Amino acid sequence: MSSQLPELNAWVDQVAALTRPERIHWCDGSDAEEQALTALMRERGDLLALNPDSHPGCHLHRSDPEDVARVEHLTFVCTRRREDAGPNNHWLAPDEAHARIDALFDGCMAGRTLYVVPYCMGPIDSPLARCGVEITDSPYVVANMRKMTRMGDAALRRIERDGGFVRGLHSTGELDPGRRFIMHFPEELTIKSYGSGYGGNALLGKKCHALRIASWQARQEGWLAEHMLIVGIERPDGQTRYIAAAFPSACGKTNLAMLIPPEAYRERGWKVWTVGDDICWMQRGSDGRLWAINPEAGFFGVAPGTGPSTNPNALAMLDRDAIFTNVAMTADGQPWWEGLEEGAPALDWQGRAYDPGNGPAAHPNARFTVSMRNCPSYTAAAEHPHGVPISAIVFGGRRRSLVPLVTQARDWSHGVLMGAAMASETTAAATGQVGVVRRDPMAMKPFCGYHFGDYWAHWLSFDTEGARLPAVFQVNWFRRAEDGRFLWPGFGDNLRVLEWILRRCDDDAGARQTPIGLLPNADDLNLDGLALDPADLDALLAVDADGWRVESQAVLAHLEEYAPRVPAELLAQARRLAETLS
Ligand code: OXD
Ligand code: MN
Repeated sequence: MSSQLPELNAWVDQVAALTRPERIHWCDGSDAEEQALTALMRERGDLLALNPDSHPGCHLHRSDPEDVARVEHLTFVCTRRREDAGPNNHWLAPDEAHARIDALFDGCMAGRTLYVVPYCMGPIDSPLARCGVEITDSPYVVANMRKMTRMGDAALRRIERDGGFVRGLHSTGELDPGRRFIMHFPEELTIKSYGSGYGGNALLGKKCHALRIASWQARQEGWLAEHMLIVGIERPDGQTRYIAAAFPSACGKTNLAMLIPPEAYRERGWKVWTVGDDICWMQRGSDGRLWAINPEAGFFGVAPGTGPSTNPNALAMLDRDAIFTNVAMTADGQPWWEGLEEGAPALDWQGRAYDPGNGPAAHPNARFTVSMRNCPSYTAAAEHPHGVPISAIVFGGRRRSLVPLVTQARDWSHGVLMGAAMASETTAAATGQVGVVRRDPMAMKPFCGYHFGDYWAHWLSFDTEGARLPAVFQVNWFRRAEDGRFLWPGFGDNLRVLEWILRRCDDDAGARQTPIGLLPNADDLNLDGLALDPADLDALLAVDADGWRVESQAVLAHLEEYAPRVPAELLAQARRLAETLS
């Protein structure tokens, strides 16, 4: 088979000449194709069928133990000019990068099948959607791409119509960490990834295309590609408002996107709808508002910590047609992970008899892949070609101290500063030390495909005549007391904060002015049915002036790392913060 697009056929031929596969398979995305691939992977031991009674259609994949997370130190943005990639990216000159990675691809598919995977990021008929083709030698990647994107014939037809597509070349290679690279060539709309089968490194539609390459395209074309969930909040009067929220990896985006309202809210008719849990593409509409689509069609979520009390919606979508990666297994073949609150592991994520001495049963970055249509809070609004209008943008991080529960930015450029100054404790979603506070502007540190200074200028450029921009907020669900306990219950109760946010958008809730922005007074939040210690609430809503003085200097120093491209307006906002606090 081939396509109606000569450039695509020529590229496939060129890749085949380099990688020398035994055969080539063009993916059509059909059920029959999925069944055949699943059968093949079961035969090869790449997939293990889970208990068909409790988890019909579900499989377990155990990755190489050295290939369990994104590898930021091996991820490069290869622009012609080094400055364009910025200090926020590892950089290699494109010629050198191609030469290094092509040497690895040389002959790497001998004896393997080369899969051509056409995919569309976003609803297939959406003007905001963009397409790509991933070439891979991994059937596991194909199976995941089928759940995570609109993959197959429909995408190919759109690519043939559009004439353009992002090229992604992937091989698992030898899974040798010493022969592993994830390279991006934004000027060529090309991605090359070698030596890893892990989601963020290998499902090229996700982080590589929908964030790194798309952020570059978005800047050129005047839109935004962001590491944000999109959630719809339906009020008792039936109106639904949408919020886009950026959090670093493994900080509860999936939980927030699928939140179950507290009982007192449910009784009054509040509902929550999931549009997306990880990536948001936004564009100004003719009404001046920002309209957003979720470019993905599925969830690639962190399993540990997902349980009946943290995310019942996620659990409900995981009992059929899901792929689990690096979770543990019970004696009767059910998937298991820490935080599941029931069952017990018999085999750990590496397939060994479970022994607590070997550490957690599931890998801390164990994942599930599932179509978003499986989710009980899935909404057809996720398929709207024009997307959903965004009322509020929320930036959040994992900060045990300092950052209050919620703060509203005074205006758009203050909001951009809030995003640019974001910091969070690192998690298991990337290799490296866990629990260290690092700056993660807009939660895009690992994902922005160009210089952060230019990125912030792009954000600021949205504040134009006629724009009806979302209000901007910062939240922190992760504040701790001295003794280490969390001050805020989080999960479903986060709706209390989201309600205040939406009421602020309508000028319908109180707030107090502080040097760091607008904060709710204790009685501005709806705390019905929540037994919260008043001292804890005070701590959550207090502004620690000494701490913020130190923080404001650290923020200035952080912004200056991006000189000379950091926008003057942002520096002025940061100086204003430092001066107001001094
Ligand atoms: C993810 C991540 O997989 O951010 O979404 O690492
Ligand atoms: Mn993510």
